[in-house]
Parts: sequence; C-alpha cells; structure tokens
Amino acid sequence: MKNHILELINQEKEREEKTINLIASENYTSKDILKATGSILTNKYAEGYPAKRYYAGCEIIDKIEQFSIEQAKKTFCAAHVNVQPHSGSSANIAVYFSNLKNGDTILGMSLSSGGHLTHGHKVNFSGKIFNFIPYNVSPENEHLDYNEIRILAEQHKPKMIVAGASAYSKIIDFAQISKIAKDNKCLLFSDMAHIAGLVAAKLHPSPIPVSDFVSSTTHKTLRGPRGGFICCKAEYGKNIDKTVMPGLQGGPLMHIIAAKAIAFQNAQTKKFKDYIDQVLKNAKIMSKTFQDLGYRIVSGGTDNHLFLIDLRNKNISGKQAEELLEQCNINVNRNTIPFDPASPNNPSGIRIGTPAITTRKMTENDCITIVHWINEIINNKTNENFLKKVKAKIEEFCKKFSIY
Ligand code: DSN
Repeated sequence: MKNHILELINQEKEREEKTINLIASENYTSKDILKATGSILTNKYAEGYPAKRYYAGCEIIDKIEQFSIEQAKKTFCAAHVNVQPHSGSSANIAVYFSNLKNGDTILGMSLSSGGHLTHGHKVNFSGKIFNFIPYNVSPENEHLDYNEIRILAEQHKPKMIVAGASAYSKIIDFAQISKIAKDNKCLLFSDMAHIAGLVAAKLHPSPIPVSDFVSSTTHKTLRGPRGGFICCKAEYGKNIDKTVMPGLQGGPLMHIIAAKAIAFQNAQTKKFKDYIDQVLKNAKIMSKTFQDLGYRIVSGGTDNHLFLIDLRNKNISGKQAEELLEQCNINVNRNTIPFDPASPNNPSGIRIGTPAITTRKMTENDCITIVHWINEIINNKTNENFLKKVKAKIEEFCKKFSIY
C-alpha cells in the first residue's frame, strides 16, 4: 500500500523548495531539529515536570526537559522557564490564567495595529474571558504611542499590560512599557514570539529583564520546532508551571521539547547572530526598494524582520496580491494595516518577512531581485503570459537556494 501522507509530504517539500517564502512568521528548521521532532521521543508520556512525573520510565526524559529549560534560561537570561506549552497561544493562555481572574482588565495592542488574536481580540478566548482595552499605533507615524498606553493604563487601572506584536516593524520599547506598568501597579506580559530570534541574538532590546512574564513561539525567527515556551520572574515560576500542567495541558510533547533545546543552543552561537543580522539587512533593503518603487511602507520602514505594505495606491487588495503572488511561487500573507478601512479577510496590505529566505542564504541582491519581481507581478496582474514567465524564472532562481 502506498503511504498517501508520505507522498504528500514529498509534494510539500517540493513546493517549499520552489517557492520564495516571505511569510514573516515562517522559517525552515535544521536537519537536527527535524530529526528530534521525528524521533522516538514521541512515544513517551511524561505528565509532570523533571523529577516529579506521573509516569514510570522518565529518567532520560527528565534529562532532556531539564537540558531544554537550562538552554532557554541561558539563551534569554531568564530566571524561570517552562518549555511545555504546545504553542504560542497556549503559552499566552497560561500566562493570563496563572495570575488573573475572569473579567480582569488587560491592555493589549489591537490586531489592526499589529497585535495578535490572543492579545484580546473579541473572537478569541482572550477577548471573551477578559476585559481587554486595546491600544493602537499613532495615526500620524504608525509607531507605538507610549503616551496613549500610559493614559489608558491610568484610566482603566488594568491588572496587566500585554506588550508585543505580530505585525509591527519598529523596535518595541519594553522598558518604557514596564515603567508604565510599574507606575500603575500592574503586571507586564511581553509576547516576543516574532522577535525571539532577534532578542536571542541581542539585536532587539530584551523584554525579559523588565517583564513579569514573557511568552514566545520557537518556530519563527528562533528557527526551532513548532511550539511555545514561557519565561517569568522566579516568584511566578510555581504558578506558571501549575497552570500549564495540570491546569491546561496533559502530557508534554517530548520530541518537541528536545527539538526546542537544540534551537535554544543554536541561538547562542555567532552563526545565529550573523543569521539574524542578515535577516535585518534583508528586511531593510526590501522595504527601501519597495519605497523607491512607490510603495507605502507602514510605519515608514522596518527595524526588524518584517514590514507591511499599504497597497491602496496600487489598485490591488491584500488578498488579491497574496493570491497573485502565490500563482507565481511567492508566498506572502495578506494583513490589515493600521486603521484599515477594509475587512480583515480582504485587507489593504500584505506583510513581508525575511527569516525564511535568509535561512536559504539569500542576501541583499537577491532581495532586490525579489522586490522587482513582486512589483512586476502586481503591475502585470492580468497578463497571464507574463505571470507564467516570471513563475518559471522564480522556480529557476529557487534551485540556487536548496533548503535541505
Ligand atoms: N499568526 C502568526 C503570525 O503569522 O504572525 C502568529 O500567530
């Protein structure tokens, strides 16, 4: 019998190889990490924590989880780490549930300003369970408006402020938000999922010393397996652990926890720092090239691994651009822009990120080539012949940058 799923995995591998991936939250993990995620560790139940398990046979499992915790602590200089959350969203649920009660007031960045669903959107558990007050970027320069955060904190007396974003291209001043939280006697929770790799490489200010809790995923700029983790001040450690398990989860995914350890270790190397440095250079040159071609970049440019393009002057919606580019083997994702007059399903912008292409060793000149292709595709959106020719060129180009 043919294995249908293995065949589909091969097809997906081929798709990845011949596509330029500019989805800001995606990356390609290493062979070692793939090996760990596909390992026999998936066989083991290990509810509990190292040396406090509810199952027999956890001697080696304990060493793996302890090592993963130690590596995360070292990478991020964190006092306490829990590596068990299955995802960024489950890490965020655990942070909220560990210290807050249903209905408590929290400040979080609105989704349309670049925040995340789990930062209080009304369709998400966060917005349903807690009283979220959204803060926005400034309408003038589309940068975070720290003054607005302070005013909202004074007005609403929240129990917690959530810092962090999934579509914001400027540096986040965690220290300033921490001061607002302290002045208003509330907790600071920073979600560094997007910038974890930048923080590990010390190329973005770290939220860890100034936050009570920090959550993250491991698969974005950190280039690890799909998963989450939480760092917190020592005093909150017990509560976080209890909330993750037994509060929210049962058995940890030990194959993923092992793979996370490899990613944390990799992130401590000079090679990783050089990688992140190139991610930033690539994002800068791409956003500048788009600007030179007449595209409006939200917030005026980028300081990190991503940026948003406002497509309103280009006579194409975010969804149309996403679909058109996909037709030519370029993946981006449609995204709302701040104060977007259009709907989230068909917003006015696209989000572009450079972590994945940088893992494939693409550099500035390649980025310029890609931007020109995107521009030509958008300008020739109804010319099927032209689109076919660009697609063929892109497939050829991708062959120079094998992923595995
Ligand atoms: N949706 C992810 C992103 O693409 O940013 C975050 O969960």
